Amino acid sequence: MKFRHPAGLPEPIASLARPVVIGVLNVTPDSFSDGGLHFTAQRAIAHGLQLARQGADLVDVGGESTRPGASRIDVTEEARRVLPVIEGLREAGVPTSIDTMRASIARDAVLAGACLVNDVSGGLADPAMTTVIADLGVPFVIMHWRGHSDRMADLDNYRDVVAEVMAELGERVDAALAAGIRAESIVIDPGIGFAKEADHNWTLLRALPELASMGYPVLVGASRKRFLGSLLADPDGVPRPLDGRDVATDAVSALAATFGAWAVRVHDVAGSVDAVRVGQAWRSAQGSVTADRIVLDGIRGIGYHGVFEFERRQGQEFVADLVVHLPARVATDDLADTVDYGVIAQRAHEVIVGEPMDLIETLAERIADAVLALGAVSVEVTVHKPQAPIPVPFTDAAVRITRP
Ligand code: PMM
Repeated sequence: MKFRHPAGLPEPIASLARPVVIGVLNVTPDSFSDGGLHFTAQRAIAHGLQLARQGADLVDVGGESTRPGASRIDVTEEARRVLPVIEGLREAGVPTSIDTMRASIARDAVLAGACLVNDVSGGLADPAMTTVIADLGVPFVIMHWRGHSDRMADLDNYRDVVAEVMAELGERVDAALAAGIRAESIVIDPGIGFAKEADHNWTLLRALPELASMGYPVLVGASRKRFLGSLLADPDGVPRPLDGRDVATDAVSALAATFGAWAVRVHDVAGSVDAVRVGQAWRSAQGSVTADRIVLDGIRGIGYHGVFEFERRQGQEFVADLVVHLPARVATDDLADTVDYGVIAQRAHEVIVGEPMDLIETLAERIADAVLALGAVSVEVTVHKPQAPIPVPFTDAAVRITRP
């Protein structure tokens, strides 16, 4: 299977059969991880070359810090920081991208040699950005963003972070398409750490396959971020310092590659190059493996469950709905390679009509145990008790559990 890249990337990146590793090069005095280290053009170019030697496919040059709380710099200063570095790296044959929220910087950077525009605001910060990108025809990274760094800490309220990030990314994608950017050149990015708490970041990483299902390549930028520092905190709760977060970043890179990321944006390039190779090998091993889901609805029977004596005596109808996740398997057409849904339904029915229990929670547990014993990886069981002794009109009483 061919690895899918956004349209418009130069060779050899366009032909890579694995996720792209983007090296971070911040030409800033204050970026959270490498701020101040490469602040002169000469030092920045030297570091860009080093990232390329370590295996970076692309070096992402940024002149404006987006660390939480940072304030903006003016456009002349941003141009002064990034353009000589992009030119220097182009002359040395190192492909670059430009990390900017400004349309004029994006344009000048592409003219100076950058082959992709990475806008952490997804086109929101500068209304001219999308038309400029449409004109330039380069790949465009649309990151999820809710506001500038000096106020993003107040913007991290979510009811359902995955649904909201996907919806807000979808709006930015629509705006990009409306401006004339081709769908094939769009990349999306959940914006790890941007107006997000640690839990939000983990939930979004876990939802990578869902993000990828939006149909655009996904970039993951988790490198050395604060949520990794707090994950790796010492026994006194002191976060792991920046220089101790690279192994965790590599682990994220491997998992991101395994779960379908197009690229990772990292400081420690060498570790992530190995990590994405592992992830890619894992993902594409042994032809096609599938993890199947069997859905069985409305398995019904008369059972004698309940806390009242008359329930135990008369019995009543119980209905089970099952969602059964099976282990990954090589795709075949052989019943022996899967779990027979007839058997699953039969086992659930046996539990329904079998030994009486007080609670439908317990009934659901027993059904889950029986299904797991058949080799399922996990199961969601919903047990309905439509004639439950409830003294007011109602349609259904049910419990839903997921095991393990
Ligand atoms: N993170 C930072 C900067 N630019 N761009 C994209 N697309 N995704 C990110 O997650 C991202 C980014 C902040 O990290 P840094 O200060 O280490 O560059």
